[in-house]
Amino acid sequence: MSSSAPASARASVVASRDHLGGPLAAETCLKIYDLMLRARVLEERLITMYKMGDGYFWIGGPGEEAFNVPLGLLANKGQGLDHDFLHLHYRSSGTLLAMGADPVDSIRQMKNVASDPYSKGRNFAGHFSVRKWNVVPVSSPIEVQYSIAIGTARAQRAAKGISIVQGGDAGTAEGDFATALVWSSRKGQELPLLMIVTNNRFGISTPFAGQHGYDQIAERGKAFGMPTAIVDGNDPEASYAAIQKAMDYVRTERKPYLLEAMVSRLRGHSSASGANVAKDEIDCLDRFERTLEDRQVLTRAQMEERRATYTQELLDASKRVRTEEPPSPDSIWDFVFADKNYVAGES
Ligand SMILES: Cc1ncc(C[n+]2csc(CCOP(=O)(O)OP(=O)(O)O)c2C)c(N)n1
Repeated sequence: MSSSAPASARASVVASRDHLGGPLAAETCLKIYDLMLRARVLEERLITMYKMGDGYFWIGGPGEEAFNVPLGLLANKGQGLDHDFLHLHYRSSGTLLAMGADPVDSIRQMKNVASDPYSKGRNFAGHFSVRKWNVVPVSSPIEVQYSIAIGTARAQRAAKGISIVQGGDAGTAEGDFATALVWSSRKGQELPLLMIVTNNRFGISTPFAGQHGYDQIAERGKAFGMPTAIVDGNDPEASYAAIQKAMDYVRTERKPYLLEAMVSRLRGHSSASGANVAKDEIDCLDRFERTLEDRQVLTRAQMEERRATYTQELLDASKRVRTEEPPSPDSIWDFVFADKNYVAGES
């Protein structure tokens, strides 16, 4: 904190504008910033692991933290229909960390060791799966989550939880997205489904304009009678307010809502395109750091100290994980088929 004014005074000034979707309380900003930083440092560690041969493939969320962290903080976390179901994508590390995930578990998945809780060492980086928090397995085939989410949203019609589904812009050209629009909005049978598109304006190397005949994906929701919104996903405070508004609607009305967040892709598509720094994209972390510095919530030195600490922690963790065991060959068929209806509570 800067010494120019007491932290408590600054916090109350910004807190008073909370309801307008303006600046959040300094305490909330600090929490969001810390998680954004942890998520960024984690992705940087995963990329380094890939580049030094400690993993086969990297894909992740540098550039989506300002949107994904608030999403994780606002989700009603837990197991069963009265909590939110999350159908996420492979750029959702910020959401998972905000929900309380241990970043070391992502390192375990990158290294494909059996202690990886998401896939027991058998899936790509960023492929989360946490039954106790209703985080359904992230799918490598893109967009299928929009069809799957209809199932949990249908099961939640008379429950307290909602279903949240998120994917990229290019994937919305696939049928699953249209399926979710149709099935969530049937009159009298609407579903409590929050549809989120994180639009980074690219599908691998296909630019947005080469794929879509409209300017914003959110426009498609209007034809299905659902409320829509577009938010600057590089602004964590605007994202927080937009997600809260959308969630309030879906929770109360038990009807769908389409939210489009404009985000960045800071390391390109994945390791397949090199995972190098994209210099012409807005960096939400960099931008938020400057905001917090201007508001005297944190000094540059404090931010640098945090970054150095988290970087060292994950470097140490990656060395430890290197000594952990890979999955045994005889476990190849474990967890590939569910013979119980876990969504309905069978155990
Ligand atoms: C069904 C399917 N088709 C194609 C692919 C190959 N693929 C992987 S990521 C990707 C681009 C996805 O772009 P977008 O939906 O905008 O999400 P982003 O990765 O940009 O966040 C494609 C085409 C796939 N994984 N699954």
